[in-house]
Amino acid sequence: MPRQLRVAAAQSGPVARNEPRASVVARMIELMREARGLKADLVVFTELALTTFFPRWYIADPDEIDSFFESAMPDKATRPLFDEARRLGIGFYLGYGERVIENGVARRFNSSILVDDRGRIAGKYRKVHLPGHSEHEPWRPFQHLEKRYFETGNLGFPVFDVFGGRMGMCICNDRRWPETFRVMGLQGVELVMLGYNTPVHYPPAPQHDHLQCFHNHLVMQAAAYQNGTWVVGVAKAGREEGCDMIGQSCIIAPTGEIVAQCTTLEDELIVADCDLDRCREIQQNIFNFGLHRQPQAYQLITDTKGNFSITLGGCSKIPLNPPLVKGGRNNVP
Ligand code: ING
Repeated sequence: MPRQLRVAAAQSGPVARNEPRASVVARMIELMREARGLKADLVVFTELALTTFFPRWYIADPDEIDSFFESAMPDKATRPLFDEARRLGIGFYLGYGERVIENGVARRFNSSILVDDRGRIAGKYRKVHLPGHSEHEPWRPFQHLEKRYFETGNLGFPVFDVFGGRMGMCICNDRRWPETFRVMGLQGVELVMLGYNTPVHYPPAPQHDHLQCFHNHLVMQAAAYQNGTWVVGVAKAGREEGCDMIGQSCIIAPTGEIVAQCTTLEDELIVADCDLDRCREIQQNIFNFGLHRQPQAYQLITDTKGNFSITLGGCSKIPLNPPLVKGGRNNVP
């Protein structure tokens, strides 16, 4: 009997800066009901799903910053979502700003949770790859201050046994880094869920703006194929507070094929049947890690943060400092 999981991707249209959480949660419940109506077992929402993508602004007031975070999960605003999920018997992935007090200190993460079909939190993830910058950069038409508002995730890339398979999570920029999926692939992940808020315009390299949707699918399709896993990528899409963000949320098979894709920039649901056993077609053959990988040849990947730099016009010059190849000569000609 194939381990079939019917998965829904619930793309979000824009969320206004002053949109109350109750209004956003109501939109999400509508999509959740639609998903259940289509017999989905699991619905994937997006990154920072409850609020507008606030890192686009430099915000000085700490209380205003904290207004974009949840201090408990579920809390008053999200309890209706958990209750409805339990009533419907459907699981979900939710991306949100997590504020937690540890040893008396407030810590803030760009987080996601995986909730099972009985409303229980089965897993948590905190975004590891934070793009953008940490100081106000007025030259930009909009900011990308994730490095200012969030700490680097400290939970690694865990995989959770739930929904009859091995489920993984990541968030937005994480999808661009192959290490994200390989660490989960080495744990036998069969379905990776992620949300993204991706502006069309990328101020440091505007010549790539027309490639944003291509790069979005490129990295997720490659990740799916190279690790033999399903990938569900869900956008916060559309013109949000004057900033155009890509859509094209999709569900991708372990072969790298897109099996379902959104076609609007609004709240939109897509559904696909994910046969988790199809992961074996890849994981036991072309990407049979135990048979084919050669970790002894990859040491540079974990030993090095990335000393190589090229001098880009307009960006700060970082001295070329080639990494030493352990016990050998520099590999710079
Ligand atoms: N957003 C973007 C992402 O990685 C970005 C940042 C946009 C990076 C465009 C590169 C190009 O999709 C988040 N939230 O990580």
